[in-house]
Amino acid sequence: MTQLISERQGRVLTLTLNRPQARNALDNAQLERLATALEQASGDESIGAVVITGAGRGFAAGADLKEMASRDMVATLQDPRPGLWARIDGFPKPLLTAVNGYALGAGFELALLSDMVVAGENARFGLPEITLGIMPGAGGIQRLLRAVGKGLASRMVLSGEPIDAREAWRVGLVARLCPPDLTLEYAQQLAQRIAERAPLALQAAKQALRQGQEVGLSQGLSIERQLFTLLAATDDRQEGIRAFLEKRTPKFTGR
Ligand code: CO8
Repeated sequence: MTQLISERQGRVLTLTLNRPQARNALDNAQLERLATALEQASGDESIGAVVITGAGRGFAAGADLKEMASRDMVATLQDPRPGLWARIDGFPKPLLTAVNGYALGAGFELALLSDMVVAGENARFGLPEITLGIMPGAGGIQRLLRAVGKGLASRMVLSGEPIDAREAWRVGLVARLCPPDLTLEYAQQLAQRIAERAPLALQAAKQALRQGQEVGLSQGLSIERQLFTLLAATDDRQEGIRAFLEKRTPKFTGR
């Protein structure tokens, strides 16, 4: 059985986590597949955006607990996971997650790492690690804290209880809420529209959005201005403005 299904539609690549027998748990082999697929997509000019989704009823039930159970502290120290997560995090193009059902632990961390989450009304987001005697370790605490602030992040991390899709949408974790049978379609349509934009502008805007979450306002403004200025050297900037003035659709080339 293919554990990571890869499908192309126009300029959008959809990657489907497909380990239903383990509720799509993210073992190291699956993170490696994801990292490799994203690196290939990064180098492929014909791909403008990627959607990650889960097969079956849920998105992903976290790290693979059967794999994790056998790891002692030394094995955890030597675990390739941090490196695999860094490779996934380094994907420079727009990355969407389409979430139905549970996104727990590492599954939620993957959604938090993505640029935006499209969620079905049946989605549940949670960090249940504390109920297992551990804590999130792949960025879940840091990203959640920055995304929703101390109150909700503390509630979720310390209680381990999930929140539903509506609450996640209200606090801005979810970019678009939809009926569960339309989640993937909505995510792919949104990704398709995004993928039609100028690739270098997308990359720069993604960088500004991400770095903006890490730095103070004045540094963020400076990064934004520098990236904006760099785009003035691109063909696509000339094409985009010219097309508007000539009342036609722009033809972007990624140059
Ligand atoms: N890992 C491995 N197998 C799993 C996992 C998992 N995370 N989740 C479910 N499974 C397996 C079950 O063991 C079961 O297998 P089997 O049929 O062999 O008994 C099968 O999937 C079906 O499970 P359920 O019967 O429980 O399925 P339900 O549909 O009733 O429930 C849930 C689905 C709600 C998702 C439930 O399975 C569940 O709560 N799973 C565990 C969720 C969890 O605790 N996740 C956190 C994992 S820890 C983590 O992500 C830490 C990341 C930090 C990494 C740091 C790295 C540096």
